[in-house]
Amino acid sequence: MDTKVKVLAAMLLIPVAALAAEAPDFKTIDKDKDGYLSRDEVRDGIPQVLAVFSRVDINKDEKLNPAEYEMALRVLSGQQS
Ligand SMILES: [Ca+2]
Ligand SMILES: [Ca+2]
Repeated sequence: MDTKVKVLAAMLLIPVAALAAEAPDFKTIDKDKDGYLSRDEVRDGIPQVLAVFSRVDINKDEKLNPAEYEMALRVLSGQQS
């Protein structure tokens, strides 16, 4: 099983409702501590967010600030209902 398949499986198996509660802290995902989450950091930290990355990247800088990350979690939680 290659990494892409594993990530996809993880995305499908983890219940979205549990995501917001169990989501890693912004600072934990922000490995280089620049105050933003790059796609690579998101992929390593919380791959589910990649699915909504473009939608919540309001200012289109290809990075998520804390407000955009919070929105991503809210969007993902809302998708379940
Ligand atoms: Ca970063
Ligand atoms: Ca952004």
